[in-house]
Amino acid sequence: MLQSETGFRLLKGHLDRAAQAALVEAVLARVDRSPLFTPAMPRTGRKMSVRMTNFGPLGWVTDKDRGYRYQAAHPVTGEAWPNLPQALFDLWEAVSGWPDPPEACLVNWYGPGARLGQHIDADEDAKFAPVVSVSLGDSAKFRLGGPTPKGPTTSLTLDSGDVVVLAGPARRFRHGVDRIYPGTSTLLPPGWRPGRINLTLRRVTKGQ
Ligand code: MD3
Ligand code: FE
Repeated sequence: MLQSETGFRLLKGHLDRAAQAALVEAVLARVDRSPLFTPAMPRTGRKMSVRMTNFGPLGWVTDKDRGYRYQAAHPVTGEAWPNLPQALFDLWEAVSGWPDPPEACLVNWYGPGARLGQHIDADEDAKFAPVVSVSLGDSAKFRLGGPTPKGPTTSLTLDSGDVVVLAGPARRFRHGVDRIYPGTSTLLPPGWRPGRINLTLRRVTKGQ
């Protein structure tokens, strides 16, 4: 069904509470140095409600004038992105089935009321590499469609500790986050909750 044949795998509760807590500590220490920025849509400059930062050699950014892209420096501080926590290399190795390590970790923070419109991830030159996602904190209503702009969608709840692997055709499916459910987790510390952090691990470059 949905899983396996499309390449979409939801690993429910893959990370236990201790692993989630350790990952949050590693993430927030890095966000201290590489603060969340407010992404803006290409051309319109409309601000997204999700706030973002990145870890790893490359990070995904967007603004009015230059649009969606990967770059090595934080758009506000101009500093290189922090390195990836070791736990994320380990997770990638355990679940991705891909021989090379991730080059980018996009960190999305959703406050109450934040959402992410339906879109297709297509800014990576590494079109065939999988994407691995980790959910931390409050639960979210996630909606997955197919490869085309129209057609049916399926809603799923992503809870803290869930890991999603997108390999194969599902890598090109449209998807988005309709809402979070504030107050459904106590994982994140004060200042970050109510809220949800999603990490996506990616290959960006095609390689040789
Ligand atoms: C399905 N993030 O950063 S993660 C994104 O919860 C993004 O923050 C969402 O969509 C979030 O681009 C969803 C799970 C996910 C990630 C990539 C996918 C699902 C996907 C790519 C193709 C299909
Ligand atoms: Fe996406």
